Amino acid sequence: MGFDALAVTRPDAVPALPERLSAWLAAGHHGGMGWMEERTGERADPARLWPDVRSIVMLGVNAAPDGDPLAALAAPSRGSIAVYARRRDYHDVIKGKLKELGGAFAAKAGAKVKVFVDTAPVMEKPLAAASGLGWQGKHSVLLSRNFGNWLLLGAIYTTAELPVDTPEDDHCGRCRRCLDACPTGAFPAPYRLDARRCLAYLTIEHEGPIPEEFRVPMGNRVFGCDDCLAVCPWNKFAVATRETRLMAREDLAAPPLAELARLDDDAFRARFSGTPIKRTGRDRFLRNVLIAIGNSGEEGLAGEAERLLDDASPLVRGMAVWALSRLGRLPAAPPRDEHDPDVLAEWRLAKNPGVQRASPLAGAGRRPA
Ligand code: B12
Ligand code: SF4
Ligand code: SF4
Repeated sequence: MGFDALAVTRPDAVPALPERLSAWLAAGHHGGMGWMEERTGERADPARLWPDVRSIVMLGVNAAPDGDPLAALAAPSRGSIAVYARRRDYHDVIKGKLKELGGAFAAKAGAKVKVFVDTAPVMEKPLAAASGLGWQGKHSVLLSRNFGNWLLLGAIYTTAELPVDTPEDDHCGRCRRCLDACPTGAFPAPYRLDARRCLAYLTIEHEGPIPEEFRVPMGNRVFGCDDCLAVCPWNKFAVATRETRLMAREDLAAPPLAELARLDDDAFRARFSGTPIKRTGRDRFLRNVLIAIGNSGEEGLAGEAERLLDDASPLVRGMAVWALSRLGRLPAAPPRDEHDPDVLAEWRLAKNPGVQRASPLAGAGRRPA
């Protein structure tokens, strides 16, 4: 059915999960992802999510890129999109496969099943590590000897009692490449991620303006970030995905910023529907594109930002101000009809760069749970 890895564990295989999830939440490392605070009992304990569960089948689909995943970072007039998002939404692809496999298994075994990918209160990485699919690296992502950092995960909870597999040992050793590669210092300690500093969170989940300190480190990353995954030495064993439904779309490898800056709502939907990028909506995506334009050093892109000073979205107008100030092309004063307090704050900041604006790290972000 196109799964690349499969292994079985027990629902109570990781007794430390409630404590670790609580510590992460108590530290505020989830930022504005309020949905991570909901249903924590069920998230950290599979038996609370479904009291009848006896075994958990963890599955991985190889989504490895077929070239250098960071190549787009060297092209400042283009947008860099995370590998997982350069193609059809894996949620749809994996959910379909899980239903097919789960259904066939349930019929044959006379057992009940529930299938999950990403959005349910399930901690997929530690369960995958307990099953032996791989181990959680110091960047917290599950990596494997065979597929490096590029497995996408899904889970089948079942009432069947299945023989379990052996957990994988941690093979990170003294390596700390992922920790050192992070452009925003998002790891307060190995194995722990402060999402509020992570560009994957900031560009995808965070709703408001991106706090100033992260705008320059963002570079041209317009959706997600792969730096900590891409530098891992275990990727040398990865081979490009065979799953045709997850093949990268050519037009999403490194799209020109000038093209992205012209997307209105309809064009955004037409271009990105069926991909993970649709999640941000047009305004948040344009916010990211404008930051990339500001970081591009390309005066030729200033016209795109100028046009967006009149955009209907204050989020977009605010980032247009920032982009123009970085390119040295900000007009002397805001338009007379600009009254939005956040946009005016960007103008003040741009005109007085020494003045720090209070910018809460924790914005509101939602993912369906
Ligand atoms: C919330 C979330 C995010 C958040 C937070 C990420 C995070 N690390 O938690 C944000 C938006 C930042 C994010 C980013 C990304 N994500 Co994400 N995300 C999730 C989600 C929905 C939940 C993760 C979760 O439960 N976090 C809570 C924390 C507490 O859990 P944890 O990371 O396992 O934390 C462990 C450590 O903190 C450790 N720990 C704590 N204290 C201590 C102490 C010691 C001593 C030790 C040893 C360990 C330890 O124990 C915890 C429990 O195991 C999962 C899907 C799912 N339902 O599981 C996808 C998921 C993790 N994401 C995924 C992907 C692909 C990404 C990105 C690569 C996307 C991108 N390219 O932009 C980045 C990677 C960034 C990174 N380095 O993590 C994949 C990862 C696949 C894999 N092979 O692991 C998942 C599994 C989705 C999927 N179905 O495939 N993601
Ligand atoms: S995804 Fe990027 S920003 Fe987030 S932890 Fe990894 S390297 Fe840092
Ligand atoms: S880069 Fe090094 S420390 Fe990070 S996950 Fe890979 S092996 Fe582990």
